[in-house]
Amino acid sequence: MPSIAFDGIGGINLIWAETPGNVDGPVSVTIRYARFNNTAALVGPASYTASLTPTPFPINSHFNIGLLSNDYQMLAASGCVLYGAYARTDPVNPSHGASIFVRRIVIDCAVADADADSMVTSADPPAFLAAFSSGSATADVNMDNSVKRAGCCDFLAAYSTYGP
Ligand SMILES: [Ca+2]
Repeated sequence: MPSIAFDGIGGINLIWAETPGNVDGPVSVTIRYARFNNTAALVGPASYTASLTPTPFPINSHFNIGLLSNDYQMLAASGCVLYGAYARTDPVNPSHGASIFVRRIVIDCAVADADADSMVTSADPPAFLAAFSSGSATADVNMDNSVKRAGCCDFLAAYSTYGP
């Protein structure tokens, strides 16, 4: 069963276990993530999709997704950050059973979250300005490994979109 969470900017996020259709032999599973920008977007394709498991993992007698509703995944949101949790086997040693993994998923508004509290508030511009003026890596919001004017433009554009 998919897990769903609303994020801090009105997006709808889902994770689910994707299994192939009828196949003979061992079944491999991929944990998928999708984001819709808002409820109106639900009628169309997802705004963003990704695989949370880079390599499909096998299920076995010790770990069987879908058996008795055991899908072993959940999604929680905190403003600009989501946390997807799921269980999977090791693709190399599936007989070792399953382990629990958590993935941190950062959405677009995080560029405006200068104080990293997962929300875009009026506290973020002064936090960004302090980081920018001191050359702190915190102000490298566009992740180009430098603190330059372009990062400032990215912050202002994100804040004007997602800020209060
Ligand atoms: Ca913030």
